[in-house]
Amino acid sequence: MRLFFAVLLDDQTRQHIALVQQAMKRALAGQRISWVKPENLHLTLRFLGELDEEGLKQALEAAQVVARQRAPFRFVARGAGVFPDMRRARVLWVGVEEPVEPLFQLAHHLERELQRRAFPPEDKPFRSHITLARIKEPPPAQVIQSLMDYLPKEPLGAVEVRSFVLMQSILRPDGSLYTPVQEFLLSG
Ligand code: 2AM
Repeated sequence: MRLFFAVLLDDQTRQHIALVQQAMKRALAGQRISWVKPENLHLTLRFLGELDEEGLKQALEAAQVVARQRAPFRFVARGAGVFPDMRRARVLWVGVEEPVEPLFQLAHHLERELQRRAFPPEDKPFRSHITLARIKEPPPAQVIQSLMDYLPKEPLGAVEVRSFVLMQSILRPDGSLYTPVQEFLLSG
């Protein structure tokens, strides 16, 4: 199973982000871009990749330990950006407003518990983001820069994080299919 841990968004935040996506999509018509379907929008805490049964068991255990010790919190989705940079834009995302500390702590705690169970360390630092689109051929930097005009000044949503979810990702030619495997309530 191809798996990852994620924080899911409430419907209102999802709808706000979907509106921004639609405006950006019109501005980028004709470009080779794959837009994340609104129902698939999420914030990844940790990508796990392919796991066998034992790996799944260990990941579930790690998540249970973390969820028992961490309290619910809230984050504000605001602003947008690209990875790796404006000139080589591959991933278009919505960001998280400061303070991002509780999200980092949750991701780091999960990382710690996974490593204690012999998962190889994540090689990239955690960067909280909600992916809007994956860009196959980066358009000129000015085009990417102009997309920022479609962002409202106000936040796109205040997300109450009461749980996180282990998600399964099935790769399909028309986009990934994400299915929740198990939800972990933050009860610390
Ligand atoms: P992304 O949104 O930045 O593309 C499921 O694929 C989720 O796991 C996506 O949100 C994706 O992040 C994230 N992810 C992180 N590392 C990944 C990797 N090496 N391969 C695929 N997805 C990864």
